Amino acid sequence: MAVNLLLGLQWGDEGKGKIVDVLTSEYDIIARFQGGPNAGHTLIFDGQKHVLHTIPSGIFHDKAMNLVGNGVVIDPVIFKKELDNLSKHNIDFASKLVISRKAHLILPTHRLLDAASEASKGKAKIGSTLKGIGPTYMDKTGRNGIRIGDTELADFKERYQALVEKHIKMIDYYGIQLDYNLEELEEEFFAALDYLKQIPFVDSEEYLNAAMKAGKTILAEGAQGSLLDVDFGTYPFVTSSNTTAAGACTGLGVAPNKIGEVYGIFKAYTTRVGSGPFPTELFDENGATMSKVGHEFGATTGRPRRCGWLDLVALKYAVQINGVTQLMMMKGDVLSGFDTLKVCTSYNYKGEEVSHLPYNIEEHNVTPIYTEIKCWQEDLTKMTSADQLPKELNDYVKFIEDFVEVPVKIVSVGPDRKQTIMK
Ligand code: 2SA
Ligand code: MG
Repeated sequence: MAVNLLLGLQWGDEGKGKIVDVLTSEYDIIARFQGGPNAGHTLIFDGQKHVLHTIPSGIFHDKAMNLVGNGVVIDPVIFKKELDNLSKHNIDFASKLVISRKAHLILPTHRLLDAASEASKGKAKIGSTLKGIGPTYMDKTGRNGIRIGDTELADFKERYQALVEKHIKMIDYYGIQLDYNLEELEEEFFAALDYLKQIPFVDSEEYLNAAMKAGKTILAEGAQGSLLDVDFGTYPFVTSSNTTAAGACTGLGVAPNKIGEVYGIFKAYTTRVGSGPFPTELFDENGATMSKVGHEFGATTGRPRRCGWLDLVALKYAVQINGVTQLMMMKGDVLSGFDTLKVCTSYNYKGEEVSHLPYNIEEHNVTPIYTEIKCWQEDLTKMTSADQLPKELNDYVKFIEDFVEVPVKIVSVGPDRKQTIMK
């Protein structure tokens, strides 16, 4: 059996949580392969909103197992809060969740280092969610990290202590005054870590490969988006993991020839939270409308998301890097009532028209070149089948499909599980 992937194709917040939740009934296992509590996956059903950060979005279904893969970084404190929230909703998580022994731990001092690093950058800051993601992946690739499996070892506390001492020296190096009480932070950290032990720690690559052999179906759930990929995103304004398809192989221990469908998810417009280039960003009323109607605020930090037109050059790039086989368009309902829509179909790059994403897409280098498309006026949110979709929306979708050469299979018309149209 193959592993199917679900990936965000923009700068995150495309609506992955909702779609995983919709698709979960078709899968036996939902697996997260990268990122950590910087992610915010919002699910709405039965009139209730749930936000997940580290736990896969299949957790609300009875049947599916949920796996936190080796590529994920885990903050036990945030993880425990997520579990507490599930308990409130009577979700029996202990029987539906497993964690990879090879997943790395975010220590309280990783969060402090993140804060010090960002503060030291001043205006050039990344706009990190400050969850300690960058410093934890730095320790992982620097071969200093602590993994979930290490908590089972006799010398875990010594390893922890050695790393913390190093971190304290690094915080001093930044010369940034941080107000913190390490003792309090550690108390919370170790209590949460103990709590986490009720969830099985597994050799997740074995677990998944055995599941595949047994004919189980697996969906790998991405976090953030392709343009935040540490290699292919708008570096350095990216996150510290591979958010693209290859990240699912390294983040789960699944071979490339085991990947089946690659579902690419995008918004009918574009948003970005945090710093960094965004060629189609809008600073006018159109952008304000997208922000307001689309409730564009970070699900983890509450920060307002920047909004702009759909960038098809960037989308095509993401489709190519990921090998997307099917597209899903989200939030078309937010655009209802716009007069005309613009989609970026090429860039003016230093005076020359280019149809690819150049190395340096900073504002002063790149001006988007737009094609205008008539917008739909109908309220989409009550629509339930493809034959109800307005002609203008179908034209918009067709334009996208022709440009990126991949079909759009799902059109989402609202945040609820039920507001999902299969084409
Ligand atoms: P980090 O925290 O160090 O990985 O941040 C690095 C950059 O990656 C961006 N990033 C995100 N962008 C969109 N959504 C994310 N998740 C949350 C959400 C974000 C939030 O669902 O809304 O609540 O603010 C996410 N996580 C990381 C980040 O903005 C930096 O540009
Ligand atoms: Mg999000």
